[in-house]
Amino acid sequence: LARAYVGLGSNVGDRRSNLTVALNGLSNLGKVVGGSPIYETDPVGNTNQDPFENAVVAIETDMSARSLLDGLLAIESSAGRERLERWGPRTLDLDILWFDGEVIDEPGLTVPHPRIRERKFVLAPLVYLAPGLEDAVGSYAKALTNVSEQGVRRVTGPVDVANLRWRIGLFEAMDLMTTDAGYTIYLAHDWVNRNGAIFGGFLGSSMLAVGAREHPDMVPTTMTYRYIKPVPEGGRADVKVVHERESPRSALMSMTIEIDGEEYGAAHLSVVVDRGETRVGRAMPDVLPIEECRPVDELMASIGDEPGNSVESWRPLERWDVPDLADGTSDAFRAWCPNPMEGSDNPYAAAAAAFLPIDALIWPATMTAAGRLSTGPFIFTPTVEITARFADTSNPGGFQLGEAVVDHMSTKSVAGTVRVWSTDGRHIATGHSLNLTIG
Ligand code: X6L
Ligand code: MG
Ligand code: MG
Repeated sequence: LARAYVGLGSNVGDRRSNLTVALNGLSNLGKVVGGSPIYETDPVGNTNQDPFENAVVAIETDMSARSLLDGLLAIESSAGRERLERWGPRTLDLDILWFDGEVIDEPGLTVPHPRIRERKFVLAPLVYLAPGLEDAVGSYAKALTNVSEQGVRRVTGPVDVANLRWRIGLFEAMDLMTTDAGYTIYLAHDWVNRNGAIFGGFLGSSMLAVGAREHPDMVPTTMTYRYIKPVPEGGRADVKVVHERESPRSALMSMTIEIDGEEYGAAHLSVVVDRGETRVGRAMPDVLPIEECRPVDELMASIGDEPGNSVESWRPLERWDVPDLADGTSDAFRAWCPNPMEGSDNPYAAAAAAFLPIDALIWPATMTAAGRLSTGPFIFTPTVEITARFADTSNPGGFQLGEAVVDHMSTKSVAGTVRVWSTDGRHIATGHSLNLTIG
């Protein structure tokens, strides 16, 4: 059995699905035993073309290098590749980079690939996948440190060879994140709603997901976050998580998200060792009976067992009418939602579940209130700042109740509070939001 490393590239059409076509095709030529992340890479050679997505996979095969090459060319054709110009745009490009340490120099087949060392778009994924790989000239890891600069941005986690697909999205991004690392992720349209309100939920849930992995022995206590303006659908966001402070008993992490170099949001999460106490929380007003609350089940319906993994289900929020706010008869509205983390013993997941209604409720509550004020030429900048204090999130139980209250209104600003309880009345989390005007 020979082991080979194959380079994949695409910059025409739906790049991700072209790579997936390649991956499925490769699985017919041998056993795909490993895959790098996908990198989005600036074009080299002919720089007047769209960025590529590049990756490298490892395959074990009983084929010869020549018949593997024939197989690769067949996959390229099946993906619709046309060879129009040298170094030009391509739907799919598959290159044998390395074949069982063999050195081959035949027409159409040069192994190891002659220009691996000059191309960061090959070296970056190759070294990720096979850090120790080398050829007669030397180590590829070493070559990567010497290669000339080329824009190369990691956009996914490593390929899931068991499921043969690359994944990126909300939870995939969370899977990737560790502290002290930055990632570029896609702002998939399915988790950014038109108001951008979902963004806060993403930020908060991501922060908690990172915390859960970095500090499994601790529990979340407070999280502050803010988002600054509506988030565009699509495009790329740069996400960075850093440790600000760490001690044996506590940690503080922060996360920032930039889109096209502009800051859109930031979150801070503090966690402490779990002493099994209720850490935060004061007496809350009576919780409304469920019958008197508005259902947000369609809001949360498809959350499933992953908090926040349901952004489609958040969209109905935009259709919410909030008559008691809108007609000025009340400053509060209440909603209930099934607790997506019922039965979970993961305090981070429970905190994320408590956090989602805060984010979902606070935007429409304060923006609706802001709408009542907009008699003048004011522009409300939808800056939302939330401080969530998590109390006893390890056992949220039952349902959660969300209450959004507008605390303050002026011609310049609107401030609101959202509280979340479990149905037994225990307070789980509180968020505050502030919408400011300019002009
Ligand atoms: C001087 C002259 C320096 C030519 C470099 C480099 C030419 C690479 C062709 C070069 C030169 C190539 C991909 C790509 C191509 C890809 C990205 C090529 C062949 N394929 N750029 N350009 N990813 N990012 O897969 O590799 S064309
Ligand atoms: Mg190539
Ligand atoms: Mg090629």
